[in-house]
Amino acid sequence: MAKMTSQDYIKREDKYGAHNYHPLPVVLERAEGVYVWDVEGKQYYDFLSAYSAVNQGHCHPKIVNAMTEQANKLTLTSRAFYNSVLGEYEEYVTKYFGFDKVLPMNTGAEADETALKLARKWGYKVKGIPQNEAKIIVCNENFHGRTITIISMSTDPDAYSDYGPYTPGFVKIPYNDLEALEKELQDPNVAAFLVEPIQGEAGVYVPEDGYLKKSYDLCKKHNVLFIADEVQTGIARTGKMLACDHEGVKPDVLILGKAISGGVFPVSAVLANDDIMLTIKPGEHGSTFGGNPIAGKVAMAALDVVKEEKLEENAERLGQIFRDEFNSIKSDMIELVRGKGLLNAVVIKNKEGKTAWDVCVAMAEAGVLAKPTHGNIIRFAPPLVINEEQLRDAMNKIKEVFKKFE
Ligand code: IF1
Repeated sequence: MAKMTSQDYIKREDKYGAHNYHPLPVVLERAEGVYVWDVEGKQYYDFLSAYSAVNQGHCHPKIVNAMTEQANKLTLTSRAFYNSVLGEYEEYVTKYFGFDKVLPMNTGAEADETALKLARKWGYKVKGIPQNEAKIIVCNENFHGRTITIISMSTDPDAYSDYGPYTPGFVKIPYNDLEALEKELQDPNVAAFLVEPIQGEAGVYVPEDGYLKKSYDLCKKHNVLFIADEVQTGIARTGKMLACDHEGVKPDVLILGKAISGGVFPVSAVLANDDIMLTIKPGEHGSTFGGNPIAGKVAMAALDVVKEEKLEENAERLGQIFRDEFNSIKSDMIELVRGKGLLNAVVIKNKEGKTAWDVCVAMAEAGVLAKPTHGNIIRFAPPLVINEEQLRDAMNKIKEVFKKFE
């Protein structure tokens, strides 16, 4: 049978798969480190990193080996019984981030849902909010996942349209607006403030310096939990282990996902201290795969790699080079470049009908993969293992692309 082409793969997915995405027309088959290859053998730099899940680079041998070794021993016990890995992982990850306890889940959305349940439980059991009156403050343009409760917090019609009726109890305020936060915190029924330290999906919105610390202090003043969703900004992506570390903020509840497993296996986690975490009693929350032995071994290997390969420092240094290089490109399609560490975005100004999508298609042809978010913003997030030579090589390809649009 003739070898299938990219088009063949795309047609088959179109026929048998739900149309809930509109991918770039690139069919990937193999990946290693910062590189991915399509079915025709073309090599690309991956500047999306599966939305910051493969910070450690694709198919990192240490992480993959941790998975395969455990998979040949014990894959899943459920939490009906104990197993020899979960406690080791719980001790490792709580000491790694400095919390009393972890509640292990699988996807980012499940971790956000878990944090919302924890906040409400704490609100009723500890703060004494009247039953079913708990409020949680969130920011406009947030992204925390795709479940019905999470999209009930969303201000993006693509995320919530035709999915009602919505979960009540959320108060939406503008991001990066301390006055709006202080005003809503006057309500004694507020249990928590849930925030992304940098808004990823919204287009890498970096709040003003001090926003996280001042928000945290306002929450403490009003006995409200400060919950940081670091699913995308965490695990060294912004040049520090957590984006909250840039302001020395220790969230009351920390949400992790994506790169906690290096993109090898679905792993997410919610971390908190005993006064919060122990409000959930046995039988009051759970998940079939949450905390499974493979997840534990994979996450420990992935978190080891972050420190062993100094990914925080690398993200900090190379992110600066990325932004400096991008700012040196003379193109009237480039409106602005913003970001922290290796989480950056470029705002594109359409030109003669050419859009961010066209730029991404041209970059793919040039061997660099990135994808627009919200129409005119291109997110650039390579694996944090990228070295300076690779970054400059990718930048040269990107510069050539923008020259073509002149
Ligand atoms: C998609 C981007 C979107 C997240 C934050 C929780 C989750 C995410 C801060 C949920 C997930 C993914 C989901 C994926 C595209 C990508 C994404 F910002 F990263 F680009 F959508 F906003 N908190 N982000 O970013 O984690 O359940 O997906 O494991 O849904 O299209 P998940």
